[in-house]
Amino acid sequence: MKKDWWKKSVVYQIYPKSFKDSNGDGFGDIVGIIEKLDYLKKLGVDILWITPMYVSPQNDNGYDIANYYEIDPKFGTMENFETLLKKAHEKGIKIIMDMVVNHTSTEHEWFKKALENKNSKYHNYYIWKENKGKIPNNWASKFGGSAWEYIEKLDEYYLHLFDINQADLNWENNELREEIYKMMRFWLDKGIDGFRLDVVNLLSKDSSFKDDTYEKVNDDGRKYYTDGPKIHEYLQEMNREVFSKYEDIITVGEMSSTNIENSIKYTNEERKELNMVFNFHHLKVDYLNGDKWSLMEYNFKELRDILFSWQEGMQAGQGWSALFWSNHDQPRNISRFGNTKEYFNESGKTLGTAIHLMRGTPYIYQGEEIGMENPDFDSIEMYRDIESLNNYKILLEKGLTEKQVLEILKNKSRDNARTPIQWNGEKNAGFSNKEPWIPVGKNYKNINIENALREKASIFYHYKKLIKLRKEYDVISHGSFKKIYENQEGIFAYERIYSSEELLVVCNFSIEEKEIVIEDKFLKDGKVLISTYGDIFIEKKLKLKPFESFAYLIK
Ligand code: TEU
Repeated sequence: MKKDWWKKSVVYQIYPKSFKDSNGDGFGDIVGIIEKLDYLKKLGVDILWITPMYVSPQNDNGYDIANYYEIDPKFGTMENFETLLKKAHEKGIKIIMDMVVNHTSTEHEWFKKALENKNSKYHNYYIWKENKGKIPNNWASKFGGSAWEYIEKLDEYYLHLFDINQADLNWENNELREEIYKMMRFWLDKGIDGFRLDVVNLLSKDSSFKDDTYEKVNDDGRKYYTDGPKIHEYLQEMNREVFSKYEDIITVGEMSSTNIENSIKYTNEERKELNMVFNFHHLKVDYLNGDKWSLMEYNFKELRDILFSWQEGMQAGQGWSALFWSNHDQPRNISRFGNTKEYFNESGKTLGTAIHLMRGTPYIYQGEEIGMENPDFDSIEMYRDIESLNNYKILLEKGLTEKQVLEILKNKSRDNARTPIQWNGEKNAGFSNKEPWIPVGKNYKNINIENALREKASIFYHYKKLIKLRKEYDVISHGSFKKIYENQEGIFAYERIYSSEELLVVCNFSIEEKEIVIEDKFLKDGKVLISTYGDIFIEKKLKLKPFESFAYLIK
């Protein structure tokens, strides 16, 4: 296999809890994924990233791992997992596991032993500060409140950058790091094809543990642990101890609040750290003054400029990015950046084109390929996510009305992405024959996979085509990136170049008609590879309809 085979691949993210329930407990499972492998094969994706299925109390839906070596019975058994791996491989589909090594659940036996006594070796697996009469510092938990929790018995605080139930691991401890590498090898030895590494740029905390200034929203301690002092050292060690021992695996790091400079370091091949990274800057363009829990129309220019500056920066440093609009932590992309009322199909397709044809490896989040929308939950009882429930309380305490808070959650909650996959228009959208763990989106009778497969002009077939094009044209997988038309409001456009091939990608992100002037070099015989509205004739003065997009190739 070519060493950068993953540049020709498309990854599909499965949130197993909401994908398909096979045993009628309202909770998706591994057998459900096996049942749907043919569907995924039909779409044409190459790699599945499955979010955590290890034993977990599920306070944060599996990102709170209590046992790294076992599958949680709610999802099935290890045998089920091995069958899934085998069947997927038979179909030519790879599987990467989600690995959380920044923290464990407080239910993990390491943490339980750490609590028993300060002299236990496990105590040093976590990050503790003694009680000096006040909280160790003012760092905030990403899910609201302080990042420290007091344990009376030990008269100490432990660090949790996420929920109280997610204690941060002490990466300064060699023994802990070895335990983690051993566990990662266990999964790779089973034959999995790599890892998506959760918040992996937060592993190295600055030893000063200083107070942050708290002047701006982001002064919450993050500068002391984001891309921290030893992070590259740790990832190089992880690569040496784990990744380098296996062939053809793929590693993608989820990077919280990172920057281009570090992301180049994480992914430049020569440094031997990771294959690619996710960053989230483009998904903060609807945060008012950096605050997620606010309401704001997204700023198109900011969105485009961020994405394009990452394209240029990563290219200059020979880094590699994961390309994505959505995941299990983000509201649905079509509700956020598209127009679901008048241009459902068109905006869904244009969003897909814009992302898939840039430089990087595209990721599709389950349901995105049929344009699943935010579910518009209208009462707090419908929400399950710990971050949403915490912030519901925090916002009410701040003095917002219940109505205002619900409106914010409708737009911002992570549960927007976590409703069951809408397989058909039947009961519970065909996800389960029992009431699902979280309500199904209201529009499932209309927007569902059965309908999408029947309808030749659906978003599904557009995504299928995008995936296929990546395999056929090296200019998509390996070409260079150049932004164009950057002064035109609402236009998201770029060129890709690879030896004699040039690809022009133009997307109208607005509901207005736009006119662009096509450069002379493109006014020769070429080929439209994909478009929103079917046929498009490339001429000097080209008019674009609302949410119209196309990719045009010349040689
Ligand atoms: O998320 C990390 C993360 O920082 C976010 O995307 C987070 O959900 C967001 O900041 C909240 O506003 C990862 C996982 O993807 C997420 O599901 C987990 O909850 C989190 O790590 C903790 O493991």
